[in-house]
Amino acid sequence: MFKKSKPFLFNFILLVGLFSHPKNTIAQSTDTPIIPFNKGLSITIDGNLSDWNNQNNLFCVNQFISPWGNQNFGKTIFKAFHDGSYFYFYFDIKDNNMVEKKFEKEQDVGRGDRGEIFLSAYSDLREYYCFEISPSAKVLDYRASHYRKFDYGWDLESLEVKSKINPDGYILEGRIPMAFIKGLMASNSEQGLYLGLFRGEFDSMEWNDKTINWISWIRPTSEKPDFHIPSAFKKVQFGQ
Ligand SMILES: [Ca+2]
Ligand SMILES: [Ca+2]
Repeated sequence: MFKKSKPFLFNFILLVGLFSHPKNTIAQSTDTPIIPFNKGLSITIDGNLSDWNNQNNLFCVNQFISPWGNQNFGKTIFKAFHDGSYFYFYFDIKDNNMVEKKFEKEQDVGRGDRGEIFLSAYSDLREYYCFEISPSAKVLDYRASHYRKFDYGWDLESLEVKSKINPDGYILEGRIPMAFIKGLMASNSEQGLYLGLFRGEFDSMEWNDKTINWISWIRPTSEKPDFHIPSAFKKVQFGQ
C-alpha cells in the first residue's frame, strides 16, 4: 500500500515544487539570467518608480536571502533592463530603521544601510567594480581586485542615481552607461558579466557584527560574511 502511493507522492512533490515559487527562482536557476533589452521604455532617474509600472520584460530579483544572519529583514526587490545606451536599475528596500552616517567622504556610505551592485568581467574577480548606494543616494564606488584590494580613488562619474526615502524604506533608482558595461564585456569573450546584488542592513550607527545583516541575491560559499569572493557573483547576460 505504502509502496504504491510513493510514485504519486513523488509526482505531487515535484508538481508542488515546480509551481509554488514560479517567480522566485531566477537567482537559484542554473540558466544564465538575461538583463533584457527594452528600447521603448522612458525612465526618469528621480527615485519615483511609477515609470516602471506595467513593465513586464525586466530582470527581476524579488527574493533576497541573508546567508549568515536573520531572514527577518524587509522585502527587497531589484529590477533592471537596458536600452543599449544605459543599464537602468532600481532597488526597492523595506527598512523600518534607516541608518546613515553623515556624509563627509565616500567611505561613510559603508557605515550604514545601503544597496550594492558589483560587476566583473571575470569569474575569478581579478578586476571588479562596486557601487554602494545609501538611502539618500550617496555613492561609494570603487575598483577592486581579488582579494579585497580596493581602489577608492576610482569613480564612475557617469553613474546617475536618485533615491526616495519613505517611512518604511527607501528606493534607489539609477542608470549606468552601457558604454562602461560594454567596455567590461569587451575584456572577456562571454557576452556577459558576473553580478553581485547585495544589501547592508544596519540597525544602529555602531558597528556590530551581530546585528549588521548582509543580504544577497545568491548564497556565497563562505562561512563568514563576505561578498568579495567569486561565489557571491552570478553570471548574467545582456539581451540584444
Ligand atoms: Ca523614475
Ligand atoms: Ca536599516
